[in-house]
Amino acid sequence: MTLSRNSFRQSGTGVALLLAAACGRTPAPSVPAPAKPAVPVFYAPRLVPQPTSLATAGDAPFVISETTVLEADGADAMPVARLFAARIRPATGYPLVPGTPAVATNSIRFQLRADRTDLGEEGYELVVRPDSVRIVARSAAGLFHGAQTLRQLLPPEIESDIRIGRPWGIPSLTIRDIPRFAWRGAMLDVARHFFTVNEVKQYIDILAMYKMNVLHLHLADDQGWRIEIRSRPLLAEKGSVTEVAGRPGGGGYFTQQDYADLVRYAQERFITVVPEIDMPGHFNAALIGYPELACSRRAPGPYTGIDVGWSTVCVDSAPSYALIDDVVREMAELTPGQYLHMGGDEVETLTPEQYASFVQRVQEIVARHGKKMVGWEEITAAQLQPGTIAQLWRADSLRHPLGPGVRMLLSPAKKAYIDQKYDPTTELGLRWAGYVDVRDSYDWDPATYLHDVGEDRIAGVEAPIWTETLRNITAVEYLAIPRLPAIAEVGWSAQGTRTWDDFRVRLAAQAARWRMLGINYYRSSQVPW
Ligand code: TNX
Repeated sequence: MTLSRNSFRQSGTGVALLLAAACGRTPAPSVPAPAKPAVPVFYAPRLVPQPTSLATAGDAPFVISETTVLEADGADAMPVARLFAARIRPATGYPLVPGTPAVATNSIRFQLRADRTDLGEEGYELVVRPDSVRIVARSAAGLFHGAQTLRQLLPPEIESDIRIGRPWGIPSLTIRDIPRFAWRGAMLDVARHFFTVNEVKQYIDILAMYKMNVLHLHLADDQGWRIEIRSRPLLAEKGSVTEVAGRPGGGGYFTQQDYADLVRYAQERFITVVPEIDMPGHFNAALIGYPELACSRRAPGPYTGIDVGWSTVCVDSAPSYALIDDVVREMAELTPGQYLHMGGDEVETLTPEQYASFVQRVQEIVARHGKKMVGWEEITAAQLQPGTIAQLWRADSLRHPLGPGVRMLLSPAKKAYIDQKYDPTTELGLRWAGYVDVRDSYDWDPATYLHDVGEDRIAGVEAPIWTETLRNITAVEYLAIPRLPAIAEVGWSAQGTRTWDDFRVRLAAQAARWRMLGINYYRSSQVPW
C-alpha cells in the first residue's frame, strides 16, 4: 500500500481531496516541484438510482490495494463476488480472488443474511469504513445491487478494460437501499431490426448497472419472427429473413440455444427475461411459413415497412390455437421467469367480441403451461385472471376497470418510450408521442399517473425501445441513454428521495463511466455534463 488512507478527506464540492503528485517529498523552498496533475483518491457519491438512505461517515476512505481480499459469506454470495472482481480487476490490475471469510481488515465482504428481512427481496446495506467494506443482503440479488452501488462509488476509471495506475478510493459511508417497485424493466424490440446475442448482452449490462431487473424481449412482429420454435420450424426459417428496410443480409433469429444463453446471462445479473410473442396482430412474419393461420389461407410476403394494425392471425380457427399452444409451450419451457407477454396491441381488424375472446383463450393457454400472462393495455377489454399484468402505453386513464388481482405495468409513451425523439433535431427515433427529453422521462410519479390506479395496483415501470429506426446497439444506446437510467430511478427510488435538480447532477457524473465503457449517449442540454 503506497497511500496512507488517513491523508485524504472529502471536499465539499464532490471531488475529493487531491493527491499531490509530490506527496511524501518536501521540495526545497527555493525550487518548487514542477506541478504534476493531481489525482482524486475518491469522489463524493453521485449515485443513480438514488439510494433510500445514505450517510457519509466522515472517516478516511477505504482504498483498494494489491492485497485487498474479497470475501463471499454464503454459497450464493460467491458468484456475485466473482462478477464484481471480474469488473474491477482489469482497471486495478490487482488479483482480488474471492474466497471465504478469513480476515477482518482490508476486505470487501459480500454477506448473505437470511434474517435481514428488513432489507426485502432485493435490498442491501453497504457499509464502507477505512479498513473494510461490507455488503449485506437477504438475497444474492440484493448483494448484486449493492455491488453495482460499490462500482459507482469508485472513480469512473474503474470501468476501464486496461490497467490504470491511480488510487481506488471509496468514501466512508453507510447506505441502506430498498427498491420501490418489484418490476423495473426495459423492452428491446429485436423484431423490427434484429440484434445479435452479444448486442443484447451489452444492453443487459446497462440494465444491470442501473438495478433494472426485467428484460422484455419483443421477439415477433410483422417484420420478423426471431425465436426458433422446434415444433414449428418455418416460423423462424421463413419469418426471420428480413427486417425494416430489408437490408441484404439483415434479419436473423435466436436459436433456442442463443435464447438460453441470454436467459442465463441475464439471470447471473438478476434480470428476468420476459419473452413477447405479439398476437393476434403484428403477426405477418408467422403467416409466411404457416399460411393456414391466415383467414385468406394465402401466404403473405415478408414485410419491411413500419405500418401497424393491419395483420392478424385468424382468430376463429382451430389451427391458430394449435400453433399458439406449441409456441407458448416451448417458450414456457425455455423461460424460467413466471411471465409470458402475448402482445395484444393495435388490433384493427377484429370486432371487440373477437378480440376479447381471443385474449381470454390465449390467457388460458398461458395458464395451462404454468405461466402468467402480460399484455399491452388493450387486453383490459377482456376478462383477465388474477395475476395477469396489463402494460400501459398510450392511455391517460383506464377505459375498463381492472379485475381483481390484475395489475398495471406503466410504460406511458410520453415518459417511458425511449424510442421517441428527444427534440426536433434528433435524427433517430419516432415522434408519434411527442418529444421526450430526459426530464420528461424522469419527472413523474407512477402512483399518481393514472387517477384510478394507486401504487398497490402497479407492478412497476418499463422503458420500451422500438427499433424501426435503430439498426444496431450503438443507435439503441443513443436513444436509451440517458433516459433509461431516468426510468430506472423512477422504478427504484422512493418518490420523496428524488428531485430533478439533484438527479441531473448525479446523471452528469455517469457520463465518464459510459465513455469508459464505450456506451453511446445523447448529450441532452438539460443535463450539466
Ligand atoms: C406502438 S407500443 C407500438 C409498436 C411500435 C411503437 C413505435 C405498442 C404496444 N405498439 O408496434 O413499434 O408504437 O413507437
